Amino acid sequence: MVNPFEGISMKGTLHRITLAAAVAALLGTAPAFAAGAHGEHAGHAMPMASTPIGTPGDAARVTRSIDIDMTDAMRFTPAQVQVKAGETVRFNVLNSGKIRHEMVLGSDADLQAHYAMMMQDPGMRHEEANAVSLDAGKRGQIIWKFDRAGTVSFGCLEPGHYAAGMKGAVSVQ
Ligand SMILES: [Cu+2]
Repeated sequence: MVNPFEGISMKGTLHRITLAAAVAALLGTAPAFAAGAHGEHAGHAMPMASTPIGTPGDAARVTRSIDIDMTDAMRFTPAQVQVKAGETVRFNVLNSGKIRHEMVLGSDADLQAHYAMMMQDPGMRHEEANAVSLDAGKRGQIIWKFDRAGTVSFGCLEPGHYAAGMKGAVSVQ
């Protein structure tokens, strides 16, 4: 895709953010669109990407709640979680640190790709169903249905955090 603003850094940044937002909006109504080759923007399409990690959950169908703590030590506690296939889980996430953290569910490949994008646009915040971004001291939640057995990873994609080991995994039995 040709970027008309290439070489003009500020406008280039705005252009990327606008495109990412447009892609995210489209994904809400056209999941098949996500599998396409959209370069860096594909990273924003994690819930719909080719690796099946599950689907946004219905709050009325939550069968398990799991508390997750995020700290400035760049760790999730717990970092290893076990659920059963078919369960809808509510993650009650607390940022007990003094800087912003986030929890994003995805495949390892998705998380790594998205982390690379976050390194370029550090101000980007995640508001998708598979993620919660929290300022210091805040609480939030993700409600997610794990469809099939396997491993679903999660990580904090704030610049530097994922690389420092701020990651974990959901083992779906
Ligand atoms: Cu973090």
